[in-house]
Amino acid sequence: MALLPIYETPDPMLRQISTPVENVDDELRTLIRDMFDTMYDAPGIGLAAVQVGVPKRLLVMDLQEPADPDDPESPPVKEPRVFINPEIVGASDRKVPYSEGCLSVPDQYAEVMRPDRVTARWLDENGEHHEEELDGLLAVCLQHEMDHLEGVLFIDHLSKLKRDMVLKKLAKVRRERGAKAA
Ligand code: GNR
Ligand code: NI
Repeated sequence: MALLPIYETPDPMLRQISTPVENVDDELRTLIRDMFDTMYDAPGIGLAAVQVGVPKRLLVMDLQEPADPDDPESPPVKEPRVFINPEIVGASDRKVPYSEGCLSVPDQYAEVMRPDRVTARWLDENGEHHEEELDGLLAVCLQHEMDHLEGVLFIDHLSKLKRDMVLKKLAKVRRERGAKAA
């Protein structure tokens, strides 16, 4: 198991435009495994390669929803998903708010409006093509991860006032963490 360092805002790494994956090979599959280890450890429900310092068009997701929807404490079902060179080929007109967080903006949450359904195309870890319509949290998370491939963070979708509030709270959390660690 290998945990990779997660880059946090305002690191310029997160502003890189990720480049297409050329070869779906064993080296890439090793990176994918390490990204899952890192995402589950964080814990998070998605991770783009650029967040671990590899600006390639690759992301992993696992919503890890509880087995029993009525019992949030029930053990999560593992459903790992890999998206290589993903594209959104269609989106609904209807937009819905969702309170988003990001491992690169730790412990901060804010509502972002996005299309509630998207049709996406991608390759999996075996180089197989997929096209599927996604909705719910899966659609939200895919759009959040695909933003990372363009150097965009969820805070970029907020008004300047809200963004500054989030960044101020982040600075405060970091000051308190720094004080505790010392
Ligand atoms: O763990 C994560 N949770 C989350 C919640 C709502 C909307 C998007 C996300 S993705 C985030 C992990 C992350 O930063 N992925 O880039
Ligand atoms: Ni994120």
